Amino acid sequence: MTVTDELQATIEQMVQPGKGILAADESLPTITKRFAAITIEATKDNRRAYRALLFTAPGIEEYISGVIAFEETLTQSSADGTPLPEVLAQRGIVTGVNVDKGKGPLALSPGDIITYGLDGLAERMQQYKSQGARFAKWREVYAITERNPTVLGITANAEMLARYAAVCQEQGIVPIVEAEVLIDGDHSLARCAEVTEAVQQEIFHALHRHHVVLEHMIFKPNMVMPGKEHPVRASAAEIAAATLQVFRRTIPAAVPSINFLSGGLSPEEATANLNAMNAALPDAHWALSFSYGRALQQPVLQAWRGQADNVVDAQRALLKRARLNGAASRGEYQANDESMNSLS
Ligand code: 5MM
Repeated sequence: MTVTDELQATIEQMVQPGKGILAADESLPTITKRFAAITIEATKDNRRAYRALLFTAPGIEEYISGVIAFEETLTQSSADGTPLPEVLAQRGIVTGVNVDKGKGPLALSPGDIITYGLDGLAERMQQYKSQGARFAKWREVYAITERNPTVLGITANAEMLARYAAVCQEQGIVPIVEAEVLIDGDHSLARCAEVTEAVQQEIFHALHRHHVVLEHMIFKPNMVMPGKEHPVRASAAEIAAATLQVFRRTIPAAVPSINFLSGGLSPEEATANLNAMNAALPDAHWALSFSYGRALQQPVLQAWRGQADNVVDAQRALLKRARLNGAASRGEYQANDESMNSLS
């Protein structure tokens, strides 16, 4: 199989109607924070047990085509000893891995953020591939203030994403290119649109400069919406209209799929907004789907609380969110589906 065939096969498995991606790539500090909220300790065994719970949830393969894992997950196993990437592969779910090394301040550019991890990336990628990973994810983060992100912040972040994506494709790994304009702050929807457009324009220029094949990548953006401290809330229809206007201006039709992050939205809001996008643009060039972390996992953590007795309920909570987001990715979700107990 050539590298191109390999990338194409992975994309075809990841981009399927009615399916999306589960982001379960919490780094150690993040999973520690998520577990603290349900008063459990992020021990190695609790982390393993939780990920096994997610990946063995009955029925999720109908709505989930890929899982983004944190590095250590590739070496963990389910209760019967099956390696977790193998558990997913047996269910037809593609394993991916978060390959960035976290973020920090961009030197000499106050308020801008940059992600680390390019050194030795190709070698790490070969190892992850031997452990079952077929796609990767890298996230750049942009905070909105009056002066941020600066032009330097926007260009430096785009360059990182493009260099990462090029290394992935050279290794036969499909890159998820994630650009998160944060929801924090009191900025308006118009300001979020302006920043998101500038960020995405620069990313696609950089991807072109670095010879990244757009047909063999997935783009993972934020939705365009007012900051969470802004006095005026936007409806799902307004968020969808503003987001799609930016996308039409910035994202080439060759990109097969756009899989949103949830960025701190409630599970219900994330589903309703995704549905509004698909309802507004049913014949979009790209698939419009999900790659949610918190919006899929929040109800699961609440149901689980670290207790073995709660595993079945927690898995049902995951199946419910996966099913509703699967419907939203087809534009077929209705808010009253939330109250239904039926899980199929
Ligand atoms: C699950 O969180 C991912 C990794 O974050 P850290 O490196 O901070 O631990 C994160 O990249 C996530 O995949 C995306 O932000 C999407 O998750 P949300 O919760 O925004 O849907």
